Amino acid sequence: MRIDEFGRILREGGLTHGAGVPCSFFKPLVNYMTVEPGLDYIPASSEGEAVAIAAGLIAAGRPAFALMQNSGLGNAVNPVTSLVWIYRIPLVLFVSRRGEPGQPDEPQHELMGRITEELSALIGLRTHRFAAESFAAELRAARADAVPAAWICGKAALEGGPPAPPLSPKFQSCTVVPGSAGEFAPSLMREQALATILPSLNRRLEQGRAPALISTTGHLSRELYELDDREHGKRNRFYMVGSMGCAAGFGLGVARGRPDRRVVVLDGDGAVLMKLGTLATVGALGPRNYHHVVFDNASYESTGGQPTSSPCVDLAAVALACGYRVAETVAEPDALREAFERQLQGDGPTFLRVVIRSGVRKDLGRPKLAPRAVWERFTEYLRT
Ligand SMILES: Cc1ncc(C[n+]2csc(CCOP(=O)(O)OP(=O)(O)O)c2C)c(N)n1
Repeated sequence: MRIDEFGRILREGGLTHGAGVPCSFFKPLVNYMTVEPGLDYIPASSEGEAVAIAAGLIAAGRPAFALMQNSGLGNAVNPVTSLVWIYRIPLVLFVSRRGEPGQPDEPQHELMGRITEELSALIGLRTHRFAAESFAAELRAARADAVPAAWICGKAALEGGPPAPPLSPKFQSCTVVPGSAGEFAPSLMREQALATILPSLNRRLEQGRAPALISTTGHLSRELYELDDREHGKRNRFYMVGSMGCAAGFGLGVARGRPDRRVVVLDGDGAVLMKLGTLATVGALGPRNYHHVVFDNASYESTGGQPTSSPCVDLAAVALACGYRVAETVAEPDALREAFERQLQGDGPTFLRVVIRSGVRKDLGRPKLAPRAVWERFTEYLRT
């Protein structure tokens, strides 16, 4: 299919946003998205991140697709099964098919080429083999049914279109000076640290002006819920119960889709390390409304406190090196309150590493709100 025709169908379906990691088969689409006016394409650092960003855009009311090579479908399995599927997010996926049976290709594509369609269907995506004659109707049906759907695209599925704009990168290097250098001794448990910033997070919630809040997998989201959302009134919250590492990418999609709203991501050190590439994507896009807070207990506390490599990694320096506007580390409650409030008032992307003690209280409950109800509450909040 000629890319102009494909683009027309995408626009007709309201799909003007996309994120992805390219395959040569998608060169026409990536170039088209990059060059044509009114379209928004976000180069992601991994396919799982692309899924998370697209999901965030959809939450913000911007229909979006993710594109990837079928090798990368493997990288996206977890975000598809534990984010897209459980919240029933109507994501559109374009997956190229290297290693198509019967066609000569590299050995690394052989097995995935054989199983791409089955895998896509197996992980809950309404799966189509891309065909020019049926694509428009299939897309319309998927949009009408609000289901996640994938199109498996062969080599010549898309053709034509503009050349890629010339790259003119400025390679920059700077001395990274973290806002707060030194050694830090943790004083707070995660729950106490969360309680410290809750007043800022809840301010102006009644007027619908509190920041959109995305919280990471594990105990952090459960604590946040237990602290003050048992009545289910905190409409600005998205508890990410699965898709470990995707909170930052999802928040980026939300921030991109609603530049008029503040977005706060509450993350863990294990989750950030799992998708460290997302810091680069955030830095490259530079959203002014994006605020990233990492509760660093040097452990995978939610699975029993096994150590992470975070004590060896100055995450604030990494964030600065990736292009965040501001990054600092705090350990004391007053410093946390002050730094969080200041960052939230200023331009993002900002990064706050909160050094905390590992541990959790024994009687911690779980959100009583089903994932889909969380999605509906959150997307409704973003519509106001
Ligand atoms: C892809 C994936 N791998 C592993 C897990 C299991 N898991 C759930 S929470 C968690 C620990 C997260 O660690 P961190 O982000 O540091 O947060 P903390 O638990 O310390 O608050 C792990 C490993 C998972 N849910 N998903």
